[in-house]
Amino acid sequence: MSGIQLTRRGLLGLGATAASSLILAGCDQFDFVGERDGQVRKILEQANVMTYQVQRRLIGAQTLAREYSASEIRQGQRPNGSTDPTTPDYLALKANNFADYKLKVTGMVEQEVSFSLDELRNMPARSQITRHDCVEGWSCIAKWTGTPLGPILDMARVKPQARFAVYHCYDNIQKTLSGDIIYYTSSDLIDAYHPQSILSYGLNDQVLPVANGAPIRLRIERALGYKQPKYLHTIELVDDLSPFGKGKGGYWEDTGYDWYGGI
Ligand SMILES: Nc1nc2c(c(=O)[nH]1)N[C@H]1C(S)=C(S)[C@@H](COP(=O)(O)O)O[C@H]1N2
Ligand SMILES: [Mo]
Repeated sequence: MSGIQLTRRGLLGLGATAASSLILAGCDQFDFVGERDGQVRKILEQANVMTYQVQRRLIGAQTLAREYSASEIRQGQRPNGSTDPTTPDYLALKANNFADYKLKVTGMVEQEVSFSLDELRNMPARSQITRHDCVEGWSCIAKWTGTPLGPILDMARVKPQARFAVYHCYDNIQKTLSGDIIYYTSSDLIDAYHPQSILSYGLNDQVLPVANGAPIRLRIERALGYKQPKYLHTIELVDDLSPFGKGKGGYWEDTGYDWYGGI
């Protein structure tokens, strides 16, 4: 922290400034934060840890996100980010209407498990009408239907040392000279086991469309849009996020977005 001294209050204040600039920057690259060694970035990262701790203290582990009534659904869920992935694996699955899709649970579990779409659709389901908030500044109220994630993790028997779930997706969100960057994000286990965390295959009483993450898209209802992974194929239980991407727990998180991303 060479030369810059910040009080706890100062850091929280900066967190608020960062959040409002994120709203302006939307889902686009947040350039100056992308400089990995910048002083601003270091301060932001410490503010992220602080935001997480403060938010976790303010909101109970099981507190539900607000649910709405059907009359409050005003428009379809606006597709954003990747809307039509072009990775070979995804194209092959899509060509066969996802008949060969498997959702896998791997990493720090006693028993790796995988489920086909039919298996997921035949498990107990939950529907919820919630509001999706994108940092770009728009929101959509939509009805999501899917199977709760908690019981799926229980089938894999998560090891006690696991601290995070990493959500691996099929889409190449960004193409670079050194290859495609694949979307991923992560959560703690409180959010993974939260009763509204569902592996959704239904949107507004229809089959989840490709534009919104078919065949499976996780909802983590107390978090911002970028924590709602579409085109999900693997949930990996880990005790450390640093081996993935640039080490910050997600594609957008790697560019400087808050890891917890709470609303
Ligand atoms: N795999 C994947 N998941 C993703 C994204 C993405 O580009 N790829 N974009 C995120 C962002 S920023 C938002 S706002 C929502 C958009 O979801 P929607 O297209 O269903 O509205 O998905 C999130 N999850
Ligand atoms: Mo977003």
